[in-house]
Amino acid sequence: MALPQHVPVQVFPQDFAWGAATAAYQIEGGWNMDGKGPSIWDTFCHAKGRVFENHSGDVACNSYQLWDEDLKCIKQLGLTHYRLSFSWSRLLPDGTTSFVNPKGVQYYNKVINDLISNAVTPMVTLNHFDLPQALQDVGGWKSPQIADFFDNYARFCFKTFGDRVKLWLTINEPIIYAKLGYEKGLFAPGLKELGTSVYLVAHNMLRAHAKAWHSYDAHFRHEQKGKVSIALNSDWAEPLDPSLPGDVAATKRYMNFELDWFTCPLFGTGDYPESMKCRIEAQNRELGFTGGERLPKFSEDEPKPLGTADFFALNYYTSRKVKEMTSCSSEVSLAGDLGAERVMDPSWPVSGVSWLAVVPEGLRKLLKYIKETCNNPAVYITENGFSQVGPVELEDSDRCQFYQDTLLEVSKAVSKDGVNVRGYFAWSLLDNFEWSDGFSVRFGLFHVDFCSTECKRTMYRSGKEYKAIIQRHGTNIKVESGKGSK
Ligand code: GBH
Repeated sequence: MALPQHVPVQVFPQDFAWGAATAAYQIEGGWNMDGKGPSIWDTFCHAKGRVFENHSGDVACNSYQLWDEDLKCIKQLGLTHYRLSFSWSRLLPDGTTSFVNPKGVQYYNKVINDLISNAVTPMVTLNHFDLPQALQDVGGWKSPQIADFFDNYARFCFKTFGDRVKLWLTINEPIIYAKLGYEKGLFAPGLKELGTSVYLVAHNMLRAHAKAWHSYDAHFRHEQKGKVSIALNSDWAEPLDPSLPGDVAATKRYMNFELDWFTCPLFGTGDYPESMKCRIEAQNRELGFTGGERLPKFSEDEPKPLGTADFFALNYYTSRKVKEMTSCSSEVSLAGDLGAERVMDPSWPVSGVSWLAVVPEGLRKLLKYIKETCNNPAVYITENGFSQVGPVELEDSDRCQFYQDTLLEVSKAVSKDGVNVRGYFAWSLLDNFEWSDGFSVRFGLFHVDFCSTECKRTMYRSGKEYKAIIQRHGTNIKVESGKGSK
């Protein structure tokens, strides 16, 4: 058997970010402590029947009280970067700047200061799914006004923390929030308003992002010298049968409705993809929909999204095979507009949850697609991970293999495809509240004992593996013989 090769030295840039990511609602707990206002996820979980075994983020990893333990984990891994999110309603309990919660400011100041004094660069997401309930009560992300509420919140954060935080993400995964919250009803606020709200919500998220970016640009960038972007989640898609033109076209549509929906306004034409507009129009005609415009238009009277991402922030988890959808329904829906069916390739192993086919090479292909369609931006992979369910193993060898394979693909994207990848953030630092799956699905580099009040953190073997990769700056990633030559 041939000896394993290794990734040659100097593939990853010297200042490459080696990170891990978390999100406030998934780890903090302290849902009503020290003046925090409720968010839509507090409401959603407390309503019961929404989340696996009625789990909630009331306590989660208790990071609100156990930040020191998280910091130890971060140091143990040797991370250069840590991505966290702020809980909007911990800082501004009713979502507006009319009242600032000093305890919330104190908490995030400590987190940021501790990171910096340990030479870890923070990357902060302003909103990772947990909208303040008070803003939901006045229309949430469907209301046009939300862009101003968000902009005010963003300015408050830039002003308060921007002297130390230089990497900002406005919003996490607008597509997931809009689709799961308003089309499928699986995430807060749990609505199923087929084929309509999903476009409006995503639109207002893009508007809000653009506003906040322009605020940063006009009032903070000169002094603070940071960067602002938005985290976009995307699958990689390939035709189920590449010889069928219908499958090829459906795959193109899949990428249009998955990623181009956001990247065309941000990096491309400044508007939604033509194919999306056409499909939605065609469905309106076909189904006799008369409820008005479903895909909103960007107004001339406010800042446009075009050019408002200082880098590309990519969350990648999985890939899909795509075939043309034949079944048709009688009402409008996102699925109907898409007209494509996603299927799993049986050759792809599945990690833990059923949706997560493990396809590291899909990441390389997606990075190349982004380079080509978004004008070669600097890219941070802001989330990528592998889950475990059921009885957990600290010896998580499949996940170790996953990180090896994935970082090998990233190294090829850099060295062979010339993609400007600036960093990689593993999802997640800790096992945490996995949204509608509660605590039944674990993504952590550290195991968390949710049964004990101390929520003890223990490093998985994959954590040790990732630590070793970081220490060697990726030069020890194993290349299986035969795999590394292409
Ligand atoms: C990320 O979303 C999130 O940013 C992060 O908070 C989360 O913990 C992580 O993924 C892991 O899921 O099969 O219809 O039930 C990635 C997008 C959203 C993809 C949930 C899978 C399950 C949808 N993920 N989705 S479904």
